[in-house]
Amino acid sequence: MILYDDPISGNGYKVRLAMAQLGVDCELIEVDILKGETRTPKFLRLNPNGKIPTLLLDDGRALSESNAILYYLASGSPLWPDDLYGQADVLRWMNFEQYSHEPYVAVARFMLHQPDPPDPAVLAEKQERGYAALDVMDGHLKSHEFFAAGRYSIADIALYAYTHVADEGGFDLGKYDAVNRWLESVRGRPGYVPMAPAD
Ligand SMILES: N[C@@H](CCC(=O)N[C@@H](CS)C(=O)NCC(=O)O)C(=O)O
Repeated sequence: MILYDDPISGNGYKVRLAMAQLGVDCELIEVDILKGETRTPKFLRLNPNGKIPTLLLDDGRALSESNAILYYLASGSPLWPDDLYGQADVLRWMNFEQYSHEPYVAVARFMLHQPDPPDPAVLAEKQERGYAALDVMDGHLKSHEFFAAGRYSIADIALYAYTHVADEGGFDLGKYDAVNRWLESVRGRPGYVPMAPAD
């Protein structure tokens, strides 16, 4: 398998973390998103949506969308529960991540990584909504060790990726005791790898 990825991407990191924890070997090809390398005709043949992470399977089929890739890798492993409700609960949190968390927590970080300063009103709106997602996570984690099915799963991996670097989007995680306890616990999982060598 080949993973097309950019080391700065939290969506890509989800896949790298799951692969490390599952012991999956994979060739890595770096794609520089800031240089538009996801928009070349060659890359668009792999993923017409022009985004990493994209996984190329050994049989030539490609798979994109980080959470779909997580499911592909984790199905049949301890990272994916056996029972139907547990599976649906994992999907609930992964959908929450894509709709209510990533568009704000990750996008605020992306805006602050750009060479030009962001529009303050746009950044403030992303941060307000990002804090709303963090509030929901903290509320859940006050009475649950992990997000779904009473165990560490790909829902935790999906939510960990951008939450643990939320400070880079201007978020202060200081008041989120339950989130901080959970971040620490994910960091201590067997096979954990950091997002980038400097992490
Ligand atoms: N929903 C997608 C989002 C993927 C995404 O936004 N990828 C970004 C990097 S984090 C990207 O490739 N951006 C480059 C571009 O849009 O050209 C997923 O979860 O994989």
